[in-house]
Amino acid sequence: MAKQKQQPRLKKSMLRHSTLFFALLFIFSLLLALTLFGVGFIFVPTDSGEATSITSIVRKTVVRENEGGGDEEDGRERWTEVLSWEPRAFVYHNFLTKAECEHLIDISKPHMQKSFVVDPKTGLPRASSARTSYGWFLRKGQDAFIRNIEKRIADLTFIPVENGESIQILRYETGQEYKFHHDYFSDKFSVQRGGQRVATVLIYLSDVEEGGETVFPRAKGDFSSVSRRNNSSVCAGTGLAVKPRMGDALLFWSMKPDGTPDPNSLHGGCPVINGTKWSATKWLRMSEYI
Ligand SMILES: O=C(O)CCC(=O)C(=O)O
Repeated sequence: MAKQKQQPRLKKSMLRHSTLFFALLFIFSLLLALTLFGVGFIFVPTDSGEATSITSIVRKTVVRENEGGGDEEDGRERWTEVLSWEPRAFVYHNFLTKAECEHLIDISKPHMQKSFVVDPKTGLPRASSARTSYGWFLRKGQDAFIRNIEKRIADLTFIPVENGESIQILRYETGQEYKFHHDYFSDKFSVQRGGQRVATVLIYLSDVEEGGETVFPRAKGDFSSVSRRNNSSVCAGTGLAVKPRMGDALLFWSMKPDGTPDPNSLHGGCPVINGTKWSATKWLRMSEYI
């Protein structure tokens, strides 16, 4: 008898407890969702721009991690711009901060030496009138800034840090240039370590008053929607041109998706007409480059 009387009370108490449990669960989930939304884990699209041109497809601020080493937000909008599909070329605007650009210039300045090209007959570096800049190779992972930049390049290209050559810093003074060339190798020596160059990330470390554009003379397509800026030089008119802007990173692919060289990736650095152009080049290989 005593047992029969206790059962409804037990049921009531269980009901009260489960109601309380679900109410708490609901409040907790609500608070969690609000917190995640607050820190940006839940993405709510705010850009209603229609994908009517190639440049509007990826226009979105890049979410960045700060792992130390200078990747501080500096308030400049970060967004990606598709330049061309033949060759595949993109600009990541404001990829580096001003502090990062200045750091790369400062540590390289005392070491700059005449730039070389690779001799296709021997695979050895040699001076050439086709490339008149000054340059310096940083060491891979040399400091926290460089480690951080190398990791971010790997993140954006999906090519592991291990496949990257050392960053090369370049300085072009008035009249200096890099004539049209491919970044992939045509000799059998250079590919022995790390295989072919698959892609290049070219980061502009300074603005240039006039000239110094990177130009792709064989790029195909309608570039009318690609953001053009004032002061384009005559050289820039010979193809798809990218005007150097401090912090912007140009990514282009020297290999097609099937792994064969893309002849349309031919490119060059136009002569600087006014100002000094500083840039950082990262060549990315097919396999580990140690
Ligand atoms: O400086 C430029 O704009 C082009 C540089 C370049 O072609 C290279 O480093 O391979």
